[in-house]
Formats: sequence, C-alpha cells, structure tokens
Amino acid sequence: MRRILIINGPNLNMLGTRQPEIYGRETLADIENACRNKAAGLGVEIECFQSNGEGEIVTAVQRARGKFDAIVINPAAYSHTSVAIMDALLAYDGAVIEVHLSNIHRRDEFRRLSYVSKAADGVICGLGKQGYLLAVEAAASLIDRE
Ligand code: CA2
Repeated sequence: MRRILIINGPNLNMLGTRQPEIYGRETLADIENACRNKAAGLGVEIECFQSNGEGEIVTAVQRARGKFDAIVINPAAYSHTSVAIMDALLAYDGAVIEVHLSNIHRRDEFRRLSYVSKAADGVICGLGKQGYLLAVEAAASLIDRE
C-alpha cells in the first residue's frame, strides 16, 4: 500500500477560527478528513501530523524515511524561514508536494520566498482545501512513477 504523510505547520490548528477571508472557514480536521476520503478513493493510506514546532516537523520528516512514500506539507510560516525543514526534506528520499491554502504570491512580499520549495517536487497554492486534495493525488501518481 502506498503511504503518504501529511504535515501541517504552525497555527494551522487554528484554521476556521480567524481570517476566513484568507484561509477559508473549514477547520484542519475538515481538511484532513477530506484528504482521508480522497486517499481512500485512490487506494492510498495517509497519516496526518500537525505541529507548531520547527524541530518536531524536522523530526517527523526524518522519521518518514522508509515509512512513507511521499510527504504533502504545508509548512505555514516556516516555509519562509526554515532552512532546517528544507534540509530535512532534501535528505528525504520520497516525493514531496508543498501546499498552501492561500496564493503566497499575491500577499506580502516576504511570503513569496519558500525555502521548502527548493526541496519540493511540486508546489500548489491558492486553491484552499482543494489544493490538499490535488496534492494527495499528485503525490500518489509520483509514487507510481518512481
Ligand atoms: O496559505 C497558507 O497555507 C500558508 O502556509 C499559511 C500560513 C502563512 O504563514 C503562509 O505564508 C501561507 C499561516 C497559517 C496561519 O493560519 C491561521 C489560521 C487561522 C487563524 C490563525 C492562523
């Protein structure tokens, strides 16, 4: 069975409570459940992990080696600052899809640079929850290609 790890970074546990005009009204649990349904339809197993800590995300990426065939990651604010998460993903041997709910190119200038993109096979942004579903689909097909 193909296995995908979905990682969500800092503050994404607060989804649905503030800034709905940017991030939508759905909670992280809604998004994770939609990903589970998508994965079931594709015959893929997924595990979801959220952390507000940079080190915990680095550790999750390190532990994914040999256990998950692909990672879908929304590193949230760490996208724009974390060389550590980028390095961990560069050392990971499976497929990596980066996803953002908002269009990071339409917002503050500092959001336009994502260190994580250097380690990603593909990047999806601006499509809200649908972006996660597309990311799961893309990750599953990248696994098949490898
Ligand atoms: O668009 C995205 O998915 C982001 O990764 C979200 C991050 C932001 O720093 C990135 O530039 C783009 C922020 C997530 C914060 O989410 C909240 C949601 C509700 C309430 C508070 C924070």
